[in-house]
Amino acid sequence: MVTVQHLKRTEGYKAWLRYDRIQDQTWLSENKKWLSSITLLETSPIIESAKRELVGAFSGLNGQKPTVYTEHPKMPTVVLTTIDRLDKTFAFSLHDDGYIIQTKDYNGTSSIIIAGKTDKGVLYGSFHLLRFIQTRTNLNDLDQIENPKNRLRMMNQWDNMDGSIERGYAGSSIFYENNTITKEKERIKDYARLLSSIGINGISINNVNVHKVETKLITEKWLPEVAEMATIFRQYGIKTFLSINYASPIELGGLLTADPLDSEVRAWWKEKAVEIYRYIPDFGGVVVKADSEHRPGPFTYERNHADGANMLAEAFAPFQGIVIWRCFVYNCMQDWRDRKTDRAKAAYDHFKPLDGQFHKNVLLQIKNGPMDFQVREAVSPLFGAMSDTNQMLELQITQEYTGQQRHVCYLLPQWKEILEFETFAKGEGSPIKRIVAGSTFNNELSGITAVSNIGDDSNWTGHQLAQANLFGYGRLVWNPDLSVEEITNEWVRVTFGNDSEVIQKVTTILFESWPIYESYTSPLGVGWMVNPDHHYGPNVDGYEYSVWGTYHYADCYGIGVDRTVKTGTGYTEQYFKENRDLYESLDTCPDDLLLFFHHVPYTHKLQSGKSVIQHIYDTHFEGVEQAIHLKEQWVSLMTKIDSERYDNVLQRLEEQIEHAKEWRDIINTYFFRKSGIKDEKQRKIY
Ligand code: GCW
Repeated sequence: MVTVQHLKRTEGYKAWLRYDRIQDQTWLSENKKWLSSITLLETSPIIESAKRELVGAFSGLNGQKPTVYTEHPKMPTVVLTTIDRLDKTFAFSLHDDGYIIQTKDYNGTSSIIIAGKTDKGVLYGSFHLLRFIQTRTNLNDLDQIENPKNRLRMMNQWDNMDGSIERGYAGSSIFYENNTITKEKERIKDYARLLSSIGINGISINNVNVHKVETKLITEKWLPEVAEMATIFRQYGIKTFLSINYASPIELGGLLTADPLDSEVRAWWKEKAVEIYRYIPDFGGVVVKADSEHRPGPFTYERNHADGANMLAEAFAPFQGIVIWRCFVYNCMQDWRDRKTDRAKAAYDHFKPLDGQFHKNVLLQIKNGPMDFQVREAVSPLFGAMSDTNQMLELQITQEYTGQQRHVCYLLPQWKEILEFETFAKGEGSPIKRIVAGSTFNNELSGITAVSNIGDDSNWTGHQLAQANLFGYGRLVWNPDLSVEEITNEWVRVTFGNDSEVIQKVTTILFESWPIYESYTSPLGVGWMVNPDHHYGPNVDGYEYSVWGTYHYADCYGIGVDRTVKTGTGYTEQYFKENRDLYESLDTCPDDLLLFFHHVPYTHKLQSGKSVIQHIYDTHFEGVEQAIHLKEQWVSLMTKIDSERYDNVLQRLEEQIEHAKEWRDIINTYFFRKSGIKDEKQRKIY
C-alpha cells in the first residue's frame, strides 16, 4: 500500500503547496531576510496551523527552519496576529474572514504583519503570503487588504462510505473505505490544507444521495468519528456539514412517517440536532437532496419544500446550524410524447412560488444551469427570482459532463461567465455574483458551493491540470471580481514555477481547453449526447430513448428544444424581460445557446453566417485539430516539467485526442445521415 508519507514526496500530491528551495538569487538578495523568523502575538488551533504552514514552507524555500518568537525579535519578522491586538494605525474594516498583509516598521522591528479580523484571517493571510513568495513578489512593500466577497465558500463531497465517489474521476474516497470512516486521517488533513489555502470554509463530507449506510452518519455509531474529521477541518477554518436522508425519522427513528408537519417527526429532528451538536458544537448544518431522482422528500406527504426545509431549520436554528436545501427537483422520468414538461423549468416552478416562506437559516442551493452541469447551458432563471429567499450557487468541479478528468477542460472561464451573467433581477447591475454574495437582496446567508473533483489518486485530481479547476474555484469564490487571467497566472506559477514559457503555454492550454471540448462534443448548447449512466463518450441518442429522457429532438429536418413562449415549453418566460426577449427571438438568441432555446432546421443560418449543419461539421473537425495542438504545446515543455507530472498530462492528452476523434466521427456521421447534407469542405464523414 502507498503510504501518505510516500505520497507526500510525489510532485502531484504537493499540488500548489510546493515550497522547493528558491534558486532565484535576485529575489533572495532582496527578500531572504523575511524567511528566517515568525512571531506569534497570540495563539489558537487555527493560528497554530498558520504557523505550521509557514514553518514548513520557509524551511523548504530557504533550506533552514525559521525561528518562532512570541514577542517581537530585533530582526525582520513575519507577525501573526488578530487585528485588534495592534495599535490604532491598523483601523481597517475587515469581515470575519478578512485580513491585511503589510510590510511595516512595528514596535521598532521591520515586520510583515499578517493581521486577521479573526484567527481564520491569519491563516488565509499566511497562505496569501506564501503565494506572494511562490510568485516571487517583492515582500518589502506589501500592502494588501482582503475581504472575501462570499461568506459561505463550500465544497460538496459526493463520497459514499463504501469508498466509491459518485461522479468521482480521481480514484476512491479519501474519507471512507469498506463502509467505515478511514482510520488514516493524514490525507484528510492535507486536503483541509489545500482547501483552506484557497479560502474554502465549509465542507459537506458525504454524497447528497444518502444511502442506507450513510443515513447512519448522524447516529452515535458514527458521530464520534465524524467529530474527529470535524476537528481536522476546524483547525483549518472549515466547518463540517453532512448530507442527510430526508426519511431519517423512518429509517433511523422507526417512525411511520417523515411528514414535515407531523409533531413526532419534528420532535425527532430536534432531538437529533441536540445529539449532533453534543458531538460537534460548531457543526455547520445539513445538505438535503429531497424529492429528486428518487430520493424521499416532502412531496410524499403532499407538503411543499418550504415545509420540509423549515422543519429542519427549526431543529438546527438553536445551534446556528443551517439547512442547505437543493433545488435540483424535476421529473426524471419524462415521457417523450409529453412536449410541455420541460426539465429546465422545474426548479423555478417548484421554488419560485415559495419565495418568502423559508426560514432565515435555510439556504437554497441552485445548480448553475437549469439542466445539469452541461458543457454549455443557459443559467438558471431562479437566480434573482426569489428576492426574499437565501440563495447559493452550485457548480461542479468534478468533470462529469466535461471530460471526466481524462480530457483537459478548464472550467474557470465557464464559471466566470455564469457569475458575471446579468439577471436584471433588480434592474441593471444584478449579476449572479452579487445575488449569491447576498448583496443584491441583503441576504444574511449566501454563498457558492461546488462538487469536488478529488479522490485518492496520488495527484488528487487524476489529471494534473484538473488541479487548476480546484484551485481556481476557491480563488474565484473568494473574489469573483478577479479575472480568470489573474487566477490562472497564479495557479501556473505556484504549481509549475515562474518560467515564462511554461506560464505562457500552460495558460494557453487551459484557456483553449473548454472551447475545444465544446467543439467536438454536443453543439450549440444542446447538451447531453453522452452515454447514459456513466456519461462518458458520445452517444447522440443516449438519452433520447432512455427512461431518463432528456431530449434534443433531432430528426431528419432539424434539432433543438423549443423553449420559447410562442411555440415551445414557455421556459424563456422564467427570465427577467431583457433575457427573456434575448432568448425568445431567433434573431437575437446567441449562437452558443441556440439549440438550448430553439428547434431549427439544419439549414438555419447562425449569427456567424454558417448553417447549423456546417457549424457542426466544422467545429468537430477543428476540435480534433486543436486537441492535437494542445498536445504539441505540452510536448514542447518536456524539459521544463518533472517527468511525473509531464507524463501524466501527456498520456491524458493522447487519450483525449483519440477520444475526440471518436466524438467527431460519431457526431458528424449521425448528423450527415439524419440531414443528408454534405460537408461543404468534403472532409471524411463515415
Ligand atoms: O448530475 C447529476 C448526477 C448525479 C447526481 C445528481 C445531483 C448526486 O448525474 O450523479 O447525484 O446530478 O446533483 O443530485
